[in-house]
Amino acid sequence: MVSPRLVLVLGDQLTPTMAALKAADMARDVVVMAEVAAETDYVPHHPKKIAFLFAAMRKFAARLQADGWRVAYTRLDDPDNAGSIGGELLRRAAEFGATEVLATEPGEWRLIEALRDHPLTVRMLEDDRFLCTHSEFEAWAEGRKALRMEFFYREMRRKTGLLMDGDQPEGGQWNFDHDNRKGPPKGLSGPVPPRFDPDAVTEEVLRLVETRFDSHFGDLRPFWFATEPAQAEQALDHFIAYALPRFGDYQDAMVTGQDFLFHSVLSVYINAGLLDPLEVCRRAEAAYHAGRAPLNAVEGFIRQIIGWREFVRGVYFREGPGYAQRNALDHSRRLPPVYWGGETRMRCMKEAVGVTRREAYAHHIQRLMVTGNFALLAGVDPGEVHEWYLAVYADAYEWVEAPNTVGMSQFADGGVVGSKPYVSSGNYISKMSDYCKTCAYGVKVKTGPDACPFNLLYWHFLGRHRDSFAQNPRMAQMYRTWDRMEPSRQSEILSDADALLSRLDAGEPV
Ligand code: FAD
Ligand code: DLZ
Ligand code: SF4
Repeated sequence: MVSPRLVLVLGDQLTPTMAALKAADMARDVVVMAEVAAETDYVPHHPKKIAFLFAAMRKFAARLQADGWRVAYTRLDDPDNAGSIGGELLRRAAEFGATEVLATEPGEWRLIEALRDHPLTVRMLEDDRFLCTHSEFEAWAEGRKALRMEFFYREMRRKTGLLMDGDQPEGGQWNFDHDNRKGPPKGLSGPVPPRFDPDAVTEEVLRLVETRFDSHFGDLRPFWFATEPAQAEQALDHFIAYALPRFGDYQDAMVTGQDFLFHSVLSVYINAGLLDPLEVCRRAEAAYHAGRAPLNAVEGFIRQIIGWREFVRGVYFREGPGYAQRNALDHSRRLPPVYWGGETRMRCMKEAVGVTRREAYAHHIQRLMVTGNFALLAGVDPGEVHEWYLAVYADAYEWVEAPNTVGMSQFADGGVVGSKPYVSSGNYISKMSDYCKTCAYGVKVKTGPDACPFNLLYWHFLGRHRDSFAQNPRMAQMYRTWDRMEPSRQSEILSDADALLSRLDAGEPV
């Protein structure tokens, strides 16, 4: 009899048509799935993220078994647990007499390298849940001076046919972003995503996570994520019906106490394999054609998925291992305690970190223009920032998190993902949110103890990186504004910013 091969399925590979499963033989091979400390602890993942993955993994394993697969599933508390993916493969190889592994390429270089160096023979297949293959991305990127998402996105529109009218974009424009930057009117509120009561499988996982990971930052309960495809579909239906129509208008808005506004909260399901990204886009497109959602909303939503999501993945793999360790601006400050729930007078940080702690979620503008913006302006070590984002969000895996954090948010890749750093003073946050109205700082105050920290640090950032950015045409205006200021005003701002940074360094709340 031919010996079985091991078919590795990782926690974010919960799709029945995964490349490794397609290549395997149900009659011969053994599927290996494992809850392991090496994966739960390489950064201190949010308890909700671990619970989501374990519950979804257990249900996926049960489904494979029901379909006829032989599944060797290791629970975290199994006494024989080898503690790592590589270790589990070795243990299962000995158990089943296997020498070969079929794997779908993981979404982190760390694991790709562990599989490449593994003593068993590992056949690694490309993850085909993405629209753009590695070689297609390479072909697109080759010879370009700069990689810009907008041009890549147009290729993806043509490739998928989404929102295309023949060879022209629906509505005569590729991008309707100029309609999507509305600040929130008073009392704006969005629909709450559907909540799923934990069943017996999830409840068992919750008890395990409660005992093992109570030292990790984040609230485990109430736990309401979908943990199986049918539930994730319900979440998608709900989004299309109730939130998508206003997704575009308020995509950048932030409102106190409104954790989700009109965002889909689907990344956690898409990234783990519970929802197919192309299908999600087709559903949004169908809502547009049925007159149930406007073009600016649907185009904006589809762009995030076939544009940004595919683009950042392309960048992560093209840039190679070591991308997450880049530090183009040479920033070295420690991540301040406020990121782990420490005291703060800044309303915007309190809100963004608060929803992160409660839900293992924050929407894009909170991630980019509040926590990301603050870390960049304050000169925090991008490696620490990266580890924080990777740990605290339920949708975070390095292929998508690192280009967003190290690239888009911290400009630590020197401009591969974005052409200029996403920095702003308090004015942007004030325009796009209601946070400043209840903040202890004054968003219009530019110096002194009540000055909004973003106002002080913004000029400090521009000043200390003048050599890098003064020639950037998209930033020249800001340098002109600075240069027109009275020297006494400039030194007041810079010395107040220095004092603020010293307080951060001393671990004091700001
Ligand atoms: P929606 O606003 O409803 O958007 C729809 C979908 O578009 C998302 O579900 C997601 O699949 C996709 N999408 C939107 N923006 C992006 C983007 N910039 N990159 C990739 N996909 C995108 N997204 C992750 O999936 N995992 C991460 O670890 C992650 N880390 C981030 C870190 C930083 C510093 C920043 C600025 C952004 C990060 N993002 C990450 C992108 C984005 O913030 C999240 O995808 C989004 O907030 C998820 O919430 P949602 O499903 O409600 O998204
Ligand atoms: C994120 C994560 C966690 C917390 N735990 C596991 C696990 O126990 N077993 C597993 O197979 N996968 C886990 N994952 C997801 C992997 O870390 C993920 O596959 C890689 O980050 C690559 O994207
Ligand atoms: Fe944030 Fe500044 Fe507004 Fe306060 S005043 S909420 S610190 S932007």
